[in-house]
Amino acid sequence: MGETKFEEISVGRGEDLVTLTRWVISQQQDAPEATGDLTLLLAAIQFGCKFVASKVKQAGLINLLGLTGAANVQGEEVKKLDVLANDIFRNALIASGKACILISEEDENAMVIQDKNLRGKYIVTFDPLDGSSNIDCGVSIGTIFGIFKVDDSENPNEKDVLRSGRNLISAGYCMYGSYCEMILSVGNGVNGFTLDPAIGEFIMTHPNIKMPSRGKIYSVNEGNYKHFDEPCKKYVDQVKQKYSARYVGSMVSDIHRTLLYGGIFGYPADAKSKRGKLRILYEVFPMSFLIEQAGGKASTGTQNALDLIPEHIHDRSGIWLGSKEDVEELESFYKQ
Ligand code: AHM
Ligand code: MG
Repeated sequence: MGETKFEEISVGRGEDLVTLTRWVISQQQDAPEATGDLTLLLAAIQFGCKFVASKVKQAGLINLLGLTGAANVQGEEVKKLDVLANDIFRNALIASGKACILISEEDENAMVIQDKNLRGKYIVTFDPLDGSSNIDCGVSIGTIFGIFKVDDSENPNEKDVLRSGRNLISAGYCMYGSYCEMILSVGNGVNGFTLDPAIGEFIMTHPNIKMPSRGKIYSVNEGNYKHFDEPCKKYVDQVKQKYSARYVGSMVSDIHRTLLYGGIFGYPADAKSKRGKLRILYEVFPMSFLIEQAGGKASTGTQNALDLIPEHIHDRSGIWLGSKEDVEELESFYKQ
């Protein structure tokens, strides 16, 4: 006895591979008031993304492509993968014990977790599989999520869910593309983590993403040009003189490119879609939060998108997201 020698060791942060789990835990350790609840909630989201990534890869082989035959609350055709992804996230979030209300593109109502033992303090808004029109042809799709806190998890109510985007505490997306990438912000910048399929872990590959203040790409569905209002038409007319066009038609992919390369993405309100197409709580807000956190700008054309307050959980808005100077240039057309 008494022969054991002790020697101190430490792990230098950032000196070796940083997994998403490790990074989230380090954020918790840096916040003295943190309880670890958000860490567990993000672990559930991370699990959901890995699960969906795996199913997306296998979809053509295991009869997961195509329609269910049903329509969702918004009258859109529902794909089999939409339903599966919704179930995966719903189950993972409930099991985490840290969520209180779930608001999904696929569910008509805000879902309150019934079992009080499993009810936490967070509201998660999500589009389980965004880019539905691209699922069956193998083009990149993704999951988008935003996280709010409820005031009183015993008595959640409407004012908890119909709040401005300024109340978001975290947001992110996972892109299922040529590589699978999770982009996450907890309100102090944006980081990107690439899934290493060999070990099943997201590894930090894009630390502290900062957008260029101007880009060279515009991204808008010009098939809708005839419906655009005059300022929007004029902006598109002039931006196409100087920029390249890129439009995937999956918001996650179009935003991922915009985040990394700069430029501008827009889905404006127009004569056909009077309030735009993209939904405020689980498309517009999370992406606006990420873009702002990366130094870019989010605008409806006339106001900051994070200042919107939805009147209904599935409300939509026109949206422009991108490099700060590009979005300001677009806004200048609405001021004229
Ligand atoms: P979805 O949630 O039903 O997939 O719809 C949202 C998608 C976005 O990913 C994308 O930006 C937009 O719809 C594309 O719409 P369009 O096909 O009209 O260009
Ligand atoms: Mg969507």
